Amino acid sequence: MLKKLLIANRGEIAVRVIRTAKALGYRTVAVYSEADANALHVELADEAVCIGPAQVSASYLNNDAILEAARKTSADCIHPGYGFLSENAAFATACQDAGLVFVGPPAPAIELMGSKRRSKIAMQQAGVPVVPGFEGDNASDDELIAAAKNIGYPLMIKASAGGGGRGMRLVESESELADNIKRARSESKQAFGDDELILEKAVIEPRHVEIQVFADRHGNAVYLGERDCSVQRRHQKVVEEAPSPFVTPELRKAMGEAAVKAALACNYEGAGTVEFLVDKHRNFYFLEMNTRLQVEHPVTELITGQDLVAWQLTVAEGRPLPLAQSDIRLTGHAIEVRLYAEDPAHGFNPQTGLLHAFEPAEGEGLRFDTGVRSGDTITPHYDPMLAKVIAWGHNRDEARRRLIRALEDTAIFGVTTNRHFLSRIIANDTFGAGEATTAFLQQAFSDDPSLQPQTPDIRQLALAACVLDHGISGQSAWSNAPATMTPITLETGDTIVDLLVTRSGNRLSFSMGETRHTLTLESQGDGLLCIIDNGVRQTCQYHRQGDSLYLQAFGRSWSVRDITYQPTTGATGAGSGRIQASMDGAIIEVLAEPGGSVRQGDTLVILEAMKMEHPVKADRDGVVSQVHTRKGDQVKRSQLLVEIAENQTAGQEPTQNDKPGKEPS
Ligand code: MV4
Repeated sequence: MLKKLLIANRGEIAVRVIRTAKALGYRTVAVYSEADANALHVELADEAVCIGPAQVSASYLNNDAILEAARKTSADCIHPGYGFLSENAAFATACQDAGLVFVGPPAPAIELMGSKRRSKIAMQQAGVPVVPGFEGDNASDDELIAAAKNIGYPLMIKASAGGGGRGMRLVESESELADNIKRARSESKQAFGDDELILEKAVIEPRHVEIQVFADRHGNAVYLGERDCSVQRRHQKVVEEAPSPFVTPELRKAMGEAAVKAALACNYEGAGTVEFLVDKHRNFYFLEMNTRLQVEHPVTELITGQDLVAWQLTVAEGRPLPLAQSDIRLTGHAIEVRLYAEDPAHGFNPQTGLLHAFEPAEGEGLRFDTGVRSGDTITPHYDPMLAKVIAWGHNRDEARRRLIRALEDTAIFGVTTNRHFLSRIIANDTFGAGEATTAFLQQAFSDDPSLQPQTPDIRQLALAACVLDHGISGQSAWSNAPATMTPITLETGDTIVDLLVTRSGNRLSFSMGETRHTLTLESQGDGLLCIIDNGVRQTCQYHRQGDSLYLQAFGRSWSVRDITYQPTTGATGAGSGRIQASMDGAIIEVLAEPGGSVRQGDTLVILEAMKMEHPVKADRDGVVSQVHTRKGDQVKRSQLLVEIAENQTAGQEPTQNDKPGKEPS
């Protein structure tokens, strides 16, 4: 009986495996790098062992340290997750040699599938359809060039040791062939230490459809439907779903049976994925077999109702598969997206830093697989995936709707993410019609606004200003209080905007140059701002962190920095000319007069606060353009008192509609 599972991984997949292992009664051991000492997977495991410094080569890829951790904790089995050592045949063998059960297929199956050339030959022999091509053993350039004549164009050159699109080249015509072979060889040597190449006819605008298979050591093998992973960006999967909107019941059966043949042909055991390309005529071709549990396994779990990690542990214990093929039913539809800390508007640059808040949305049919929580730091050492967001629905549109809501309502403050890019894809009509192929993102989505840098509009800035408020919120309850004006300076992206907030009761008017926007504030507190905008009541989520303010509403996220009180550093040391009350108090004297010339340092107004008189001084030379206060006024901290214009053009400045002291309209 197996009792104690070591998880040789980190992040969401380690958390995912620990969850099922604990539920089945296993003790769990986490391993972690120095950078992950406070990670969620470490917290959730019964025991945890540090296996080295942050770099993966020194920790999560360090076979010896992991095996030593297993020995120290008396673990009897190891789950490798995905990535890292999960498809390393030498590691699987080393586990076995150390008397540990490797929760994965036998080493020879891993090894066979690690070679495109050998796996393709084996699959062809087993009767699995493969893309027509050439699979000569260490073929020379001349042999490849000769073979290409029988294949035709366009064709693909692939590195035998490659996978996931690495070392792959598309060749359109014979004239480009020799040069591309040379390049592919040197790239492949560089990337994989092996320069064996194969050739394949290119399948045009294919779909990527993969079959989940499971096999046990008693000769049973089944398929659990397919996943469509056609929506990819540079060979990184972005969206995965099950079932595929393109796969008919007949095609599913044919591909499923081919995938089972593939598993049986290599004496497979455990979870595996057989990847196929499917062309527009629904011909399918074996691409490769992934000998691990895949990132996107949850969509299969949601439509089959099965726990694939539980199946893996069952098979690892030597027991037969839980279900026969005829017992496996597919119900409803599931879609997964990979939520990343990355910036789609700047080349999908990975983002690092403090994740101030991460609060997954709640709702029927939603699942979040995540390895992070609020307060974690996203470091540059590992993949910056924050979570897999998965929605199940009775039908595809229900799953889409639920997923869009989940993306929009999840609170993520602190790092830029691809969430808007993801929700735009799910909402897209081509995707909605089930017509997305592997060319979709490049062909139909490259101009999407979610890929362009966006500057917040006045409504978004108004919401920010509404939250920042500068201490005048206390008067919002008085419906007949005089209007106050507060200048707020915000930095957003690399722009600085000056907003003037005129408040009367709970009505706030915002002006930014000539642009105006008015909101009614309903309530604010606990990270939620409720407003009425143009008669529509809605809620905005926000998070304040120092002078940074993060917001999300209308399906968008934005952030600003409040720099109102930052000293302006002009060459003359002059200020903005917008003179504000430095604290709450009463105006006991107004010295400034509209049109009057002032020098920097001149006293404009005298404010009495805490039983002391405070002169309020000009922060630059100029002409008084507006006086917004009168003797005897009670003023709030940061309320605008006097404006100083630079020179004689003061009178030509845009006039303010809202005069201070006016009754609220
Ligand atoms: C192909 C192909 C067209 N024809 N092979 C890319 C990843 C690697 N696993 C296989 N890939 C492809 N192989 C032939 N003969 C097109 C791709 C391909 C692709 C495949 C799946 C998902 C996305 C893709 C994006 C570009 C190219």
